[in-house]
Amino acid sequence: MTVQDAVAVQALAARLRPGFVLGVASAAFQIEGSLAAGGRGPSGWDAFAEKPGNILHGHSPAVACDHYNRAAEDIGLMRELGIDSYRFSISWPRVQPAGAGPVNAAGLDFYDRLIDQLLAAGISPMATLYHWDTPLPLEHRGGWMNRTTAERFAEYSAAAAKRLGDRVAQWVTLNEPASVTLNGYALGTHAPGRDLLFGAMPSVHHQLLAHGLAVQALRAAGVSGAVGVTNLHSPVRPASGSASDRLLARVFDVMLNRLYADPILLGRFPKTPLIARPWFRSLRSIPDADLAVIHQPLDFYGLNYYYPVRVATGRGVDSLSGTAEAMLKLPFHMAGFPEYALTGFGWPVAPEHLGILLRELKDRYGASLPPLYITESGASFPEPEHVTGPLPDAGRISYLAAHLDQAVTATAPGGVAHGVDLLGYYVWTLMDNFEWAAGYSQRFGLVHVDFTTQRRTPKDSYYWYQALARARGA
Ligand code: IFM
Repeated sequence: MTVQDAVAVQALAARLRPGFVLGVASAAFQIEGSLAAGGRGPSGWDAFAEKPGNILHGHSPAVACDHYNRAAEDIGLMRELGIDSYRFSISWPRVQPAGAGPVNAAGLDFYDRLIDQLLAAGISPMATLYHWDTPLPLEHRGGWMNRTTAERFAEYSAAAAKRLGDRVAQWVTLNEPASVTLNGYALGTHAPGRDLLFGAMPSVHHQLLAHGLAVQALRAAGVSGAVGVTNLHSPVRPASGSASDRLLARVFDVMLNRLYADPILLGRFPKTPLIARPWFRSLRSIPDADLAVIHQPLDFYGLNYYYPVRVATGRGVDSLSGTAEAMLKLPFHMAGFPEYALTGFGWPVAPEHLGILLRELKDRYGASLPPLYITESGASFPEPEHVTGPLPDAGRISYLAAHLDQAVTATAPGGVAHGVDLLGYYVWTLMDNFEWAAGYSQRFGLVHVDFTTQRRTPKDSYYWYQALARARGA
């Protein structure tokens, strides 16, 4: 690290309030591998990944980072990193292979050990109950299009709570339900690969219901930790001042942000522009009793931020993720951000939009917004498959520093989002891993993984984050 970097790290660390949590985040399916070990059942993602053409280069999640067998080594890396908290997900099909009925003790054993090892290393566990790996038998019955999946999820949550509830510090019910609906059920680019477009709306309702029922189940089980949810948010802007771009940007803001946050935080679905009402019709008939379940008091809100979105009228190439076939049927597309540099994924590097987003959350939800963690923030960059020593990744360091700086500035006294109670920041992610439909092509980690040898090599960003963690209170 240069002298300048070291000075900048000291300055940033000095601006983190006492108790501010620094962490890293991961997800079971992206790192664990061992998909049939210890009685784990298949998930919808196992089946999706097996179908030729669904995953870039035909990459397989079967081994991923082999974390199932290397958890101790990975915890060692985290201990050295000096983080306060580790956000991981519990694999539903490991714990309840059929998605209903008997709980698999061996599956819970794995997380039981993981949590104990984390605590022994001085790292606080934040557990996500659902990070996209729906048990396959449930997916065969419609997955999130079927209301009973929400009830099954509550049962699984209760089982996890019973076994782990005395040690998990924070519970996240769902990770990014918007991604599941949009990519999985509307566009078909993620599992379960359905392209229902606006016909996917029941999956919004049922995931939200699952969240509410899981919160109730966790609390009924008497968990000692805090309970919250993680949503993906992007500030959405029209590509031009035209009435049509502005209208469609409002519609997309509803689809991406408000459909999830409004019912959870305010207990109601958002108003939609008149012209878009037919698209959201099924959500308008949701019973008040369901809304009451969805609207549970939360101890914290998890925010995943990666990029802002610019919406343009008409069909076109989606600047963010290429063009899913189904996307071409929609009357809008995502326009590019020529003013920003791009990550390896082609996502704009736009840290100031994190401040804008925090201000939007404050304006929209006010006192209804619980204390907030940024539960994911990070970037992929083109990096070699094999390395022989520490990997210079200045792009990631400046990405992380700028986003953390924006978050702290926006929420500090005098900042645009002052009043938002920002508790911490989790880097996505500890180590390079299986990036869903992009396979192993997108490396987001602080630690490089060689997927041939499973060798872990910390990148420069790892040492930067370590210096930041150490500089606090120094
Ligand atoms: O890897 C994903 C993660 O599973 C959910 N949030 C976005 C990350 C980067 O695409």
